[in-house]
Order: sequence, then C-alpha cells, then structure tokens
Amino acid sequence: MTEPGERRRTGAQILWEALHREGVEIVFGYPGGAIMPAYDALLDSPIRHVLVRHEQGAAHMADGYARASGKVGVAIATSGPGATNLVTGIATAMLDSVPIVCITGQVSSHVIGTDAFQETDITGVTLPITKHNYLVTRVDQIAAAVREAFYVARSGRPGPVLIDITKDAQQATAVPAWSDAPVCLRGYRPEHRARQGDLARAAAMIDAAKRPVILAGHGIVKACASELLGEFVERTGAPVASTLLGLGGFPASHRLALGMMGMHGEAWVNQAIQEADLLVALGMRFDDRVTGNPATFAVGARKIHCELDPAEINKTVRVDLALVGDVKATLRGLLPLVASAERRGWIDRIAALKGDSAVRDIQHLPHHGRLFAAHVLHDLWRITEGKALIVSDVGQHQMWEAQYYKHDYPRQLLTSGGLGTMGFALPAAIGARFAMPELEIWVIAGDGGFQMTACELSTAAQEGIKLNIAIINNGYLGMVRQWQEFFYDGRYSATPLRSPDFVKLAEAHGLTGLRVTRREDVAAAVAAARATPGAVVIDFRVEQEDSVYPMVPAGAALHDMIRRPSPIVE
Ligand SMILES: Cc1ncc(C[n+]2csc(CCOP(=O)(O)OP(=O)(O)O)c2C)c(N)n1
Repeated sequence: MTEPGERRRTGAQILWEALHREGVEIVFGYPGGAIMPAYDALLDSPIRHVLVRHEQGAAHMADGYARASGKVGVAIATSGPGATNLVTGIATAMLDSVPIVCITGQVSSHVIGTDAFQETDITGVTLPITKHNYLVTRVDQIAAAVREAFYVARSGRPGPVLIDITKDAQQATAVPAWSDAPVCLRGYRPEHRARQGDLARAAAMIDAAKRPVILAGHGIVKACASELLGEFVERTGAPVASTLLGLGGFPASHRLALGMMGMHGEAWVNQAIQEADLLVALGMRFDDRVTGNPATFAVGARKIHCELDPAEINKTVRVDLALVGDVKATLRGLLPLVASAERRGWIDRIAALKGDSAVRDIQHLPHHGRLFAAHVLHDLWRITEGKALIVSDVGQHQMWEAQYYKHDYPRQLLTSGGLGTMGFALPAAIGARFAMPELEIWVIAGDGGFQMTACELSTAAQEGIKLNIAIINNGYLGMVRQWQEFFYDGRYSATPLRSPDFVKLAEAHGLTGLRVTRREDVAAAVAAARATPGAVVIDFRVEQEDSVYPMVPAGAALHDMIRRPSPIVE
C-alpha cells in the first residue's frame, strides 16, 4: 500500500528503508560495482555498516550477531566474487538454522546471462544452502522481497535467505508500497503444534520410564525454552544430555545436567544414553556426530522427538512418537501432564559411570610444567566464573572448550556445529560484540582456523571493539592430526603448521598481543587481556600432540569410546 505523502525513491533508498522497517540496526558488508547504488544510499540511512575484510567474515558476523541476539543478522556484498565469498558463511548458517539475510548486488537485468563482468548466478549457487532466495530485477519488487525474506528467515525453523538485486533495480525509482499485513506464502506453513492426544501419550511414556534421558539441542536455545526445560527436568527428575549447540540451554551446574553427548561427549553421558529406556529429544536432530552408528544408538530406548521441522522426524533415527511444533509450546503442553518423579536408582547408576570416566578430567592431569589446552579452558572458565560469551572455532580446541568451559546460560556458546567451519570464530565474535555490547567475549580458536579469517583483526581494530582472543596454538591442524594418529598410523600428512608470530600480528594491527607457555602464567594473561581495552590476542603455546578424549570413532557405536590413556603417556 502506498502511504499518503510517500515520495518517489530509488531502489537503493527503498532497500535501506525496508531494512529499517524490519528493525535492522547494523549490517556487515563490503562494497563493489553492482552494489554501489545501495552503498551510496547507505550514507543517508540510520543503519550502521561495518566494513569487513572478506565477505565470508560478513556472513559470519551476521550469523554471530543473530546467534547472540536472537534477531536476524544482515550481510551485504557485491556481485560475482563478493557474492561467492559469502557462500561458506551462508552454508554455516543453514546447517545451524541461523536466521540471516544476505543482500547481493547483481549485474543489470539486461545483461544477465551474458557472462557480464562480475556476473555469477548466486541464486543458483545458493539454492541448496539457503532456506529461500530471490532474484530481484525490478524496483517495485524490493520492498516486498525484503519483507518476505525476513519473515522466511525468522519463522519456523530459521535459516539464511539471500536477496540478489540487479544494479538497474537499485537505480530505478518508484513510489514504495509498504505493507503491514502478515506475510502469506503459498506452500509455506512454518507453524506446527503438537496434538493434545500425542502430548498425553508422551506424558504416559515419560511417567512409565525407569531410565529416561533428555537430549537437549540447539532448539532449546533458539526457542528461549531454557526456563521451561528447567521446570520439566525438576518435575520429571530426568537427567539432561546436551548436544554441542545445546550447551548452555540447560545450566551445566544443575545436579541433573550430564554434559555433552556424542563423538567427544562425556563417556558417562554416552553410556547413559545407551542404557536409557526412554529418550526425550528436544530441539535436536540426531546428527551423526551425536548418534554414532544409528543402528546401535540407544537400541533399548523408546524415543520421543520434539522438533519444529517435520522433515527431521525419522530422518536418521526412527522414533516412537513425534511431537512436531515449537519446543517451548510442546514443553508447556507437557508440563501439566507429567507426574513428579525422583528416579534415584537411575541417577545413582549414572553417578557410578561418572566415577569410572573421570580419568580424562583436568583434575587428573599430572602437572609436568607443560601447558595443556584443557588447562587454559578450565582456568578461563574459573576466572570468568563461567559468565563469558565464548565463540569457538572448529577443531580440538572446540571440543575442549565444550568439555571444560561449563556453560550455565543460553546463547553464550556460539560455534559452527553442523558445517564445522574453520574461520568462524573471530568474525562471529565481532558480530556478537555488536549484539551484546556489555558481555565479556572470548574467541577460542586454533592456530589453523584463526588464520583462515585473521584478516578480520583489522575490522576489530577499525571498529575499536573489545574482544579477547585465545589462540590454542599446538603447531598442527590438531583435529586432523589426531585422526591421523588414531586411524592413519600416525602419518602426519599436511598437518604440521607454521604460523606467524601472533603477538607481532596483533601489534601490527595496533592491538595487544601476549604469549603464554606455562600454566602458571595463564591467569595473569587472562587478567591482563580483560583489563586491556580493544582486542587482545593471547598465543597459548600448548602441548602439541595432545588428543581429545573420549572419542567415538566415526560410525562406531556410542559406547565404543577411545579413552585417554591414564596416566598420560610421556
Ligand atoms: C574450512 C575448513 N577446512 C577444513 C576443515 C577440516 N578440519 C577440521 S578440524 C581441522 C584442524 C583444525 O586445526 P586448528 O584450527 O589448528 O585447531 P586444533 O584442531 O589444532 O585445535 C581441519 C583442517 C574444516 N573443518 N573447515
């Protein structure tokens, strides 16, 4: 509808106004030819722009902003190489169901299909890694495309949406027609609600169970269902295992919190899942890193799957009952139906399993004066009282973080779980910083992954933002080295890694760099980083050939874990 007094504007101006109307306050991007009209109009918009150093960083920043805030993150880039540089970030957001909107410039509509300068069919390229995408070739389509894109990104199971806008559509003028009517898209029905009869069946299964385990996933965090989950756990007395992305959705310090499950989950958690007679899966999708071999996964357990996306039901693990709908609404419906229970025998059994598995625990690492990654993460957790927002990269350090930093709060661990994208952490943390100006933020990255997006140190320096960056530097592409040690006869093919001097690299950006080689110096460096304004990089030189334990080899049964040799072999 054209509002009274509405004036004629360019497509570029309409774009920024449409974003503003969606509540966008900040975008992350990089200019270029096909998006220049939009960048020109940006100067007259109240929306803040953060200039990244590589478009992958823009997508990860939008993603980190979205994960930390629960809002939609926005990235913007030019056509061709600018657009293709976004691809890894879009795929990362897709696999972790993160709502972002990416805007790309496209060559003018009359040259589309001619291999024009910087032409890439980015809607074709991103078709399988976006929830939806748009090619906009006319100025009068821009406002509606933005409105729909935000609706699609945040409704139902969230995800990335791309809007590709031709240069001529940005330059043409129109009187914009705004709409406040609810978006209605043919064939897209994102809302589901579990049936009352199924809720009652689920409650009966829960009441009848002797050895239930709740599997809490990312959906708990996204649906802001932590409090309800707490009530549900108190009522049912069922212990909670978390997926990597579910960490913090249920407080690690709770007596019924078991910890992380899966490939590098705690041994007692995996064992408890294998011994369970009922699994209640809440907002998780039975990823292969979580189940191990699905044929041997919790074979004695009945399974209830509470999940928003019907496509996830029976995808890898067959379940006895599916409750399709928002997990918060499902929990709210279940709560009055389930009986109060204690299940002491089951909790005692898990406690016994815990004792047996504690050999890996930090307390049991002998002190040789050597610095282990686990020391760094345990000390960081202690010093920050578990209250920092952690953005971890991908590799061994990511798993040690999940094991040793105990998360009590939702949205305080951001990590690339589904795609496992090295280079995610630094840019995602920059995005999270803009979403959470007050929170203490730590990046935990390996020496390999850090170098994939280290250029974004420049962005952090230009923006003058406070970040603490811990590089867990083991001189290897550690996780791959570990697999080579375990499964390829220790043949280290392309995993030894030489890095720049990270202290000097920080200094070259006008930032502070510190180096730690001994455990006794960890606390002082952490304190110095916290007290120093701006971004600080700490190069933690850790044990080079340590491995993450326990480990369920890919495709093995969940109870078939490789345990840490004890005592640690010299
Ligand atoms: C973009 C990308 N390329 C390759 C991989 C495969 N990969 C997974 S972990 C890993 C090693 C990571 O090394 P580093 O960043 O040093 O961390 P560490 O494992 O040593 O803690 C690699 C290469 C990946 N996950 N992402």
